[in-house]
Amino acid sequence: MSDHVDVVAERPVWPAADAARYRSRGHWRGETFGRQLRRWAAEWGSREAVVDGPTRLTYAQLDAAADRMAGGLSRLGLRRGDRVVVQLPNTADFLVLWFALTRMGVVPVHAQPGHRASEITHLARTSEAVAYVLPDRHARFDHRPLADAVRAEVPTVAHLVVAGEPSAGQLALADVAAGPPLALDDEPDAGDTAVLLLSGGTTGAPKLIPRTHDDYTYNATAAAEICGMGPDSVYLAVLPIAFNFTMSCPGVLGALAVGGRVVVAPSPDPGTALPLVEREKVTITALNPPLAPYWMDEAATGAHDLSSLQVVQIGSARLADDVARRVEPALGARLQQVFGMAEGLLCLTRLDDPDELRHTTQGRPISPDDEVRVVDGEDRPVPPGEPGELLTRGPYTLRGYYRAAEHNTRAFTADGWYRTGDLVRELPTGHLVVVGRAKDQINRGGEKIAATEVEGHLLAHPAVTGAALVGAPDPEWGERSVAFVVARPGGAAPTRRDLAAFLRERGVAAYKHPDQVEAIEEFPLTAVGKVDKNALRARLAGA
Ligand code: OOB
Repeated sequence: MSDHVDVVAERPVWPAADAARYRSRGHWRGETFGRQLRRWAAEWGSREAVVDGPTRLTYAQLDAAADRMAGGLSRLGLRRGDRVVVQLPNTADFLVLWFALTRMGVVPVHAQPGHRASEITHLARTSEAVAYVLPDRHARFDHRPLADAVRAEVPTVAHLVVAGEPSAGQLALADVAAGPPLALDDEPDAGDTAVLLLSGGTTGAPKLIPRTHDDYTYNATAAAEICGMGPDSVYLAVLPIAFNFTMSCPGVLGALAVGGRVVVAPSPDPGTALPLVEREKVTITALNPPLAPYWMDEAATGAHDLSSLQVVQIGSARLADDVARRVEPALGARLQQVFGMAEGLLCLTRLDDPDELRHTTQGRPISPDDEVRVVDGEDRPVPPGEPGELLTRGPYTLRGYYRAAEHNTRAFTADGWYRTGDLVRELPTGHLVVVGRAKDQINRGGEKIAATEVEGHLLAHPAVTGAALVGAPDPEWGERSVAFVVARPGGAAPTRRDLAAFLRERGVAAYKHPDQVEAIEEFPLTAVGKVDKNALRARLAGA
């Protein structure tokens, strides 16, 4: 079936002294997710772990379901060290599958729900995935033809497993999970990669981020502690579970680690989510900034009892200070700002921080062993309180992207600091204020768009000879994407609709389609001859 991969060689490494420190301080506890679920089931077997509509799974049932799923996956030939692209909506199935895979040491690659053939093919190819797990239809899109196209393109993909009705040549997830449970003979190590997350990326296609059982567990449990979570906590998964924020900040994994309950919302729409808050007595949830005003408006109707809600986390893009001030009175819960990244570093405002810090900062690192540095263009520390680029290292921050040796030389300093590309100011309290971005990325309400990836697609359009993508302020998204295009001589530049149709045809996720298209004769250039994106942004601002 699949070649057995040398997991040891592909395991992320930290310098020995750092690893020893992370262990001795109790951050890395040497327990895989599979073992954790077993322990939770032993401790809290009859408590409810996951609620998905009418489906309610106790910890014991989740554990047993993961074993059955793992049994089926192993009969397909999946083995420790293999990779599987997972693209499922927020469902109990997602979590059963996730624990089955991590228990086996098979590594889920977290695709986003909006990804299409271009992204899925890239993920499958880069990870040499042996399987792709997909929904039959989701958000009015049929994933099954896409899956066939991925298998035709990527020879390692031997299995297409469908949650729902499979097409010919595809398997039903329910059938995979139907047989006897797994007798596990080759357990992963807690230092192995548990999951491959996606980077927002700046150059070309997205990079993969290896997170180990040890580091990812710490991420979730340290966050859960700061959020004051315990067995009475009920976490509502509103944003996609595949997103690191929802999965482990503290998210699903944080709630389960303390014996709490996870409720999955099929949609982040407040008309769906707020009734769930009332019905399930949700105590904590996580939103992105564009959702916050909709939730506040819906709450203002008074139609929902939100009295159980204690903490509303907001992050993944900058929350405007004035919106931040309105959240607590509107939702009747503590606002917690979250500045995180799939690469690792997680900053949270503390629940007892003074108003000013909760409303105007994006929090401070969760671990005493997180190291942060704010530097200038030469990697020299800026004076305290001045803006600069954030570099970071720590017990749950990667030291290198997966199979990206060349990119890693630029993304990290020689001594292992990750260059976040975020411009921040650090306050004397350690809180960070995100003031901008040095990376060539657009943050569209939390969805990250790598400019060069989209530019590459635009350049493939027959009428386009030059393309540059920049962000522009937007009242709804925080930032929208604007494509400047140079048309072929004598021809007309394509419109936004033309380009959207073209990108859809190429299988590019819809959130990456430019929100606005501007034709330009030629690009302004910097002194070294690169496209001057600052000048393009200034043009949009009417300067
Ligand atoms: C989260 O993760 P990613 O990997 O999608 O994106 C990380 C980037 C950060 O480098 C920063 O540029 C931006 O997203 N970001 C924020 C922010 N939170 C993230 N920018 C301004 N203000 C914030 N509060 O987005 C993510 C991962 C874990 C938890 C929360 C968010």
